[in-house]
Amino acid sequence: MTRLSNQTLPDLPAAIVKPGYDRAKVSIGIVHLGIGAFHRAHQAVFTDDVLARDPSWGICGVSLRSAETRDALTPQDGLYTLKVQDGEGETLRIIGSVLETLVAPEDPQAVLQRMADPATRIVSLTVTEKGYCHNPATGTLDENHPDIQHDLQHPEKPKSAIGFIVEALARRRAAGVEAFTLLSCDNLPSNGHVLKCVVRRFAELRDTELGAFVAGIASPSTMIDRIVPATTEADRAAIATALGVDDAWPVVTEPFRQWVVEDHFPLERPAWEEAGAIFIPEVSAFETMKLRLLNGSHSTLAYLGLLAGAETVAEAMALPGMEALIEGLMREEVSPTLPPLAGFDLAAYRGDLIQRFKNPALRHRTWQIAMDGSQKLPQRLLGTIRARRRAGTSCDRLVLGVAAWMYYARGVDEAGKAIDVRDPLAGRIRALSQGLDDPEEIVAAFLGLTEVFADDLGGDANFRVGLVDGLSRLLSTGAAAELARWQRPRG
Ligand code: CS2
Repeated sequence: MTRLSNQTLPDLPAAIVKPGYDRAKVSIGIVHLGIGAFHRAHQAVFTDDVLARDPSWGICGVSLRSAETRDALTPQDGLYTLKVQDGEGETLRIIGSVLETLVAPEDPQAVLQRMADPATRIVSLTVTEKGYCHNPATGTLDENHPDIQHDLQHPEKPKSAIGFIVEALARRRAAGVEAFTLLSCDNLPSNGHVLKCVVRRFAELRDTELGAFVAGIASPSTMIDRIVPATTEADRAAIATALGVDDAWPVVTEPFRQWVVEDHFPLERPAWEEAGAIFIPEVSAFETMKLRLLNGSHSTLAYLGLLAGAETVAEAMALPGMEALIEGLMREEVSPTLPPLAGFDLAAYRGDLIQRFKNPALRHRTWQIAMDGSQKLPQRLLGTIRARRRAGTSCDRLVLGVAAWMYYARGVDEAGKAIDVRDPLAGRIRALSQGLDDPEEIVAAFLGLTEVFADDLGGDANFRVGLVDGLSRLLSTGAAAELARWQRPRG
């Protein structure tokens, strides 16, 4: 079948929404590190919405590892389909904001050149939590991280996002070009602040003057939200049928999208507010809310759902007791810990989240969300647990989520089958929990992971007892029976 491309674009069926601007006039103004499905369903769409107004903000997408996105997108001139769907229907739209895709390990110089180019005024990132090479409990650079060690020794051929950013800034500084604005779009608390902290430290380790230069750059924080499951073969086939041409790299998502950004862009920015982004001076309250309510619930339901045999989030939500557990977790345990957000309807937000999780059209795998728990739990569950413990209030559901993670991370499911655990700490976790089947011993071994729990939670006796209780029940009766305990009585 013919491929989606600039040439085949005009012949697509009329119902397919096409870029509303002349792509030939678009030039690159943004380099995005980590061009996965999330970026292409979120920031690239906000940008696509405003290119008609200012075509100088096209995107160069960079893959820091594999070549598959470049291999799929280049023959399509960077075009791809965005499929937005829920139980009520779907829309298909072609996104044209990605002009170029580079593969960092193949050609780091090409990436550095793009980042150092004066036309590049924003470098944005979706590199996931582990891409920050930081200590998740403290938010500071992990100076012993193998990629950081490598990049300090070979600054001109970096591997990590941090190494690329600092080398590009060093080249701009040497050429007298102003620094770009850094824009973290990952699910980290104060993501801009964390990013600035790690790049600054890395630059200082390279040389003090570079450290001082990096200390002056802008790195606004953002809260980003859109649920984007991995695209499946079935999605690809259905989209090809609708388009009449093949698209090797479409993205599938929900109607909801939200982007709250701190407005600090010394070299200007696209008018993303015209696409619905909200610009405010300080996003941390929004971020805390989203990380604790959405992502904290997501991780909890993913671990419990996965253990109970649910393949997708919608299936997990249909397990007896799950909706009541998640609803109670958000309303009773998380909401009282949140900073005030004037004029924001928290109850409506929670209700919308339940509906978004139940979206029957999205096949969002519990396994996908379960990944990288050691990097996610601190900001999703542990911060809330700390706040509850400080206030002397209960947090059984949150603690159960952490216990379910421990069960999952040991790598064996309820039927005794291996779980494909993806986590930077997977090897260590396997080693520390191997051969243990007593819940007390398992919990004690996990709590020794200081980069996850820090010393305070690691040494908190009540937290430990709660974890042992939860894990004991999961191990003895299973996740489905545990969930059923939370079911509200009917009527
Ligand atoms: C999810 C998030 O994969 C995960 O861990 O919790 O990617 C989630 O879908 C997004 O943050 C929604 O904005």
